Amino acid sequence: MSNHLFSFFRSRFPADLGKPFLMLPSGGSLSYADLIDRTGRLANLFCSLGVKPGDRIAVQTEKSVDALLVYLAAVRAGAVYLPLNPAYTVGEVRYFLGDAAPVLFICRPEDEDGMRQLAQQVGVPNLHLLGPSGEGDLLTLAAGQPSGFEDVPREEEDLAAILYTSGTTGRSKGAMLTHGNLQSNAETLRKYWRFTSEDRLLHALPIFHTHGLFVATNSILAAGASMTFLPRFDAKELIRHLPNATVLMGVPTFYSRLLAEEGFTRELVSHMRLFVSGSAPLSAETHKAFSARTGQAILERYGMTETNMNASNPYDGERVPGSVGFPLPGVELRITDPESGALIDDGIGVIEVRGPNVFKGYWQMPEKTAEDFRADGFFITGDLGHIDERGYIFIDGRAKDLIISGGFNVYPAEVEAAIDAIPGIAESAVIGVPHADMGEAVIAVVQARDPALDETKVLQALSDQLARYKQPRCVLFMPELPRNSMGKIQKKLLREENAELFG
Ligand code: MCA
Ligand code: AMP
Repeated sequence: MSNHLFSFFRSRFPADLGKPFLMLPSGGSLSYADLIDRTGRLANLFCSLGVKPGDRIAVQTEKSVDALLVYLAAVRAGAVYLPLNPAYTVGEVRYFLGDAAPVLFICRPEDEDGMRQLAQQVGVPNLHLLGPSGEGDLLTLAAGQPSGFEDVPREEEDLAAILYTSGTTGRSKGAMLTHGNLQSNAETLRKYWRFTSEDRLLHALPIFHTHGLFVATNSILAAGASMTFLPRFDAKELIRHLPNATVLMGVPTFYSRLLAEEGFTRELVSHMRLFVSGSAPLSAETHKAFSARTGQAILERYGMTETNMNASNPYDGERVPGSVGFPLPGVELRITDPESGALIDDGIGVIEVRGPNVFKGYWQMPEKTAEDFRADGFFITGDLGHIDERGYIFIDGRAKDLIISGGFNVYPAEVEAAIDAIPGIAESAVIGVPHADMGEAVIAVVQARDPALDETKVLQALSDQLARYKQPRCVLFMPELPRNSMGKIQKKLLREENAELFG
């Protein structure tokens, strides 16, 4: 028996293992041979710490080469990789560690004190440290391990990763992704987007989400290709590295920020073969401005943490602005009535998907899992859409109350709960309003009982409760929140009234 996902990657490694897997902005590189050597040492370390097949390894670090290698080493060791946004506060991390019960937690050296305490409180037996330049004890310990490692056997159905997604109500849910989910989607994308070993992907996404971790990295591994690995998105840095790339993947904000740069010209990217956008709607305006500037059409695709990638505009055919294209090969996609579940042939409904890409369920939440699947195995995405007469899928909105800011999801219910817990607040409504840079911005409309409360005080109270990207960009006060005849807060009205807030 093989390790389903890593054996697949291995089968695609280049014959010459000296070829770069990662190219670094400093000029250095990490070859495929280095990948095997360094993940072997890390995997040996994990096993020596008592990590057994199926155990979780939680990681909250800055983006770095070593952080990416920890993912691959966890897979090799048969563990379940659990990445956490470095922006999460201690309170947020407490929940994830408590829920997933990892055997090992890897965090930043500067967070050691608080996290060691937390790990003790929630019962995580091992804590090790990794900084962006390799600081901390993790790599020192790994260096003392042999590089040879026999990959732990894992089947298609075994878990490779848990990625937490917030929900419209209640607690965050851990989406359980199997070796088969990740392997099949990587292979589908490699074929559909025509990756070859000659490709060089410019990687500027975070690596704690599906987009940067799986869509970008796994497609590259599936092709035995290379990535230029940047620590974060910076438009000027991208312009510096685009001449050496063939593919860029990003959220819509990447593209609108690149278009704002004079140095982003047709000549700069004339050699590029593919620009992919996803995680949030790409406006038809940005799509068209990009085509006008570069002569190339961005390829927009649609996915979710729970499902990996579901749909994509075609590689060869027309890439329609505002559409996410067709279901990917092997993925079934249908539109249904959100209430009855009846098929809708012509019109807007909820998008449901089924295929080898779709996750196994939510970690330790069988009831929530059952709620989100139809009896015939289709997963109810909560996105609203329709399919036109040519088969192109359009996303028209969301049945779920969700804000997407710069590609990060913010669930209003979570922010409202944090605001409502502030003494002196009567109630709150958190909404997304149009924002030129981030697509949507989070704002809060509150009714206060205490007249001394102001925006600064509310924001201050939230600062150590919620990751920065979830915190409202502004807090508006109203004597009373508007309600409909059923007594429900009229968020639509609030969104309309504040649509021009950010120009
Ligand atoms: C950073 N900040 C944000 C965001 N990012 N606030 C709201 N929304 C954000 N997305 C905070 C910073 O902490 C900072 O706080 C302030 O906002 C301004 O930061 P700025 O420097 O402008 O931002 P940045 O650091 O340049 O980041 C913007 C970004 C980044 C490049 C768009 O957010 C990003 O890389 N987004 C990608 C997200 C992603 O990978 N999503 C994939 C999810 P302060 O004001 O205190 O300084 S996977 C997914 O959705 C599915 C599966 C799919 O289909 O892909
Ligand atoms: P996440 O929970 O981070 O995996 O985010 C998944 C959600 O992002 C989907 O359910 C959609 O609402 C949204 N999304 C992803 N790609 C697109 C896209 N191309 N257009 C519109 N929404 C998208």
